[in-house]
Amino acid sequence: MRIPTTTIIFSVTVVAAAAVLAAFSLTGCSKLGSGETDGLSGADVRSAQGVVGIRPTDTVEQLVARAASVVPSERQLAWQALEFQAFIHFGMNTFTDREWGEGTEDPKLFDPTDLDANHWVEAVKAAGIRGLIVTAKHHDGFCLWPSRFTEHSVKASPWREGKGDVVGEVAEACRKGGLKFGVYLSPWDRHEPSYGDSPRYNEHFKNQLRELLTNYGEVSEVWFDGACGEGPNGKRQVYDWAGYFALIRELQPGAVISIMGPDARWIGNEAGVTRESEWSVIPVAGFDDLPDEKNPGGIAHLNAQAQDLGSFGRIAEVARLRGRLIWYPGQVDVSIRPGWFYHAAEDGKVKTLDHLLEIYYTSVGGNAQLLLNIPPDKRGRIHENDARRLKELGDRLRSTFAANLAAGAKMTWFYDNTIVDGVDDRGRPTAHWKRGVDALEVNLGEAKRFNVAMMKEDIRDGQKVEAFALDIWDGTGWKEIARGTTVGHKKILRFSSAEVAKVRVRILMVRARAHILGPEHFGLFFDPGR
Ligand code: FUL
Repeated sequence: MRIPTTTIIFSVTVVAAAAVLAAFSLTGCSKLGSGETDGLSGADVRSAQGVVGIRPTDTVEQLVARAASVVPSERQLAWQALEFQAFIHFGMNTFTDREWGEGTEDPKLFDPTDLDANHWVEAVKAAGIRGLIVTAKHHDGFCLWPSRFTEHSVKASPWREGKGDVVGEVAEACRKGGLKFGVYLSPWDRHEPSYGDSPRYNEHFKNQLRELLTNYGEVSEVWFDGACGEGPNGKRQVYDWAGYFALIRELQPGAVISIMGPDARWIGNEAGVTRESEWSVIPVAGFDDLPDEKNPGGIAHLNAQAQDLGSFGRIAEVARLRGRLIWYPGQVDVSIRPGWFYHAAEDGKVKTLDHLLEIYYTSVGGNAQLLLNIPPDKRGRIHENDARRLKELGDRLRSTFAANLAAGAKMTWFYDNTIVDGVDDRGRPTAHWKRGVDALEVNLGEAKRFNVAMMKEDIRDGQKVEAFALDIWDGTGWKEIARGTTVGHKKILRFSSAEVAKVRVRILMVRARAHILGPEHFGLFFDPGR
C-alpha cells in the first residue's frame, strides 16, 4: 500500500485502521474458519504470528494491515541477524572432479591429505562470515559422517583409516571459532537402494537426520535441496516433508529449515542476484508449508523465481484466490567459483573482489542473507586463491563498517512536521512508535565524508517500508542523493561520496507507520575503495 507522506490525512486514517487491524490479526481474530489459516500441515512448523489469512473480501486497508502484522519467529530473527554465512561443498565430487556424482563412486576415492576444519573456519571468518553449512550428504549419497545407516560414508574411506568424521570436526571447529553450524542433507540420494521405495527411504532419511541433529550439538540450519535429476523414467520418491520438519522441530527447535522448508526461501537463482525489492512478508495461495518436488525452489504455492513475490499488488492478487501471508525471508546461495565443488581448473576463476562486494551489498544490504559457497580442495583445505579473496573481502568490509559516522549524531524524528521524542524499553522513540514517523533528520555536528548509508527496520514488528529517499543538506537546501524501496532487516545504499553535516531519510511509502530508525537503525560509512 502506498501512503504518500504528502497526503497526511489519508495516511493517518489508513494507519489508524492498520494499527487496529494489525492487533486484531495478531490475536487471531482475523483467522478464517476451519483451520485454513493455520498454515500448519501436520507438523507445527510456523509460529502463529508468522501467518495471517487473506481472502477475496478483504478491503485494501485490511490487506495492508494484515501485511504489516506478520512477524518473524525467534529462529528466523536469529537467522536474519547472521546476515552472512559460508556454504561448504565438499565430498566425493571433490575427488572425482564432478558437480553431481552417480552414487556408484568407490568410497576409497575420498582421501583428503590435509583436512583441517579449523582452517576452514578461520578462512571464512576472515570475510566476516558468522555461520557455516556443510554438505553432510550430496546427491551421490556419500556421507561425510560415519552414519550407522549406510556403508557409503567416510567409514569406508582410507581417510583417518575409516575412523574420521568430517561433520564432527566441522561442528567442533565452528563451536571453537564461534560460528553457527548447519547441515545440508540432500533428499535426492543416488546411492541409497531404498530411494524410490518411499516409506523405506523416508525412514532412512529420518534416521540420518536424527544422527545429524543429535550427535553434533546445536544445529542452526538444515538446508534441503530441491534438486532431483531422476528424469521421466527415474525413481519416484514421495518425501515425508511433514515428518522431516517435525523431527527437526523436536530435536533442534532453533534450527531454520531452508529452501525446501518453511523458514527461509531460495532467492531464485545461483548467481548472487537479489531483487530490488525483497520482502520477507510473502503471500502464498495455499494453506500448508509442504514443498512440492515439481517446484525445486521451495514450498508449494510459491514460485521462488518470480520477480514479484511481495508487492501489494501481488498480495491483492493472492487474496483473490484466498491464501496466507507468511514471514519467509530470502537467502542468496552463490559460489565463490563457477562450480559448487572444487575443480583445479577453476583456480583462476575465483570471483573478483568487486563482484563479491556487489553480491554482498545487494544481498546483505538488500534484506537477504548471503550464503557464499567456498569449496575445499582435495587436500581438504580452502585453496590459497579463495582464502586470499575472503580476507580481501573481510578487510574491505571491516574498513568500511568499522566506524559508523552517524554514531552519536543528533537524530530527530518528524511526524507531520511535529518533532517526537521519548524512548520505550527497546530504545525506540515512544511517541514515534505510537504516531509514526515521516522523516529522520541526522545532524552529525560537523561535516563528514561518507559514501554508504545503512538502514534497518525493527523486524520484530514486521516489515513496512515500501519506499524511502536519502537527502543531504548542502548548506541551502535538501538534495536527494539516493532512493530505495524495501528496507527490512537491512538496506545498504552506495553513492558518490558526500561531505555534509546533515542528512535526512524521508519515508515515502509504508504499510503501517514505520517505527524504524532508532540510533542503531541508521548508519553512515565511508568505503575507502570506491
Ligand atoms: C543445487 C545442487 O544440485 C547443487 O549441486 C548445489 O548443491 C546447489 C547448492 O544446489 O540444487
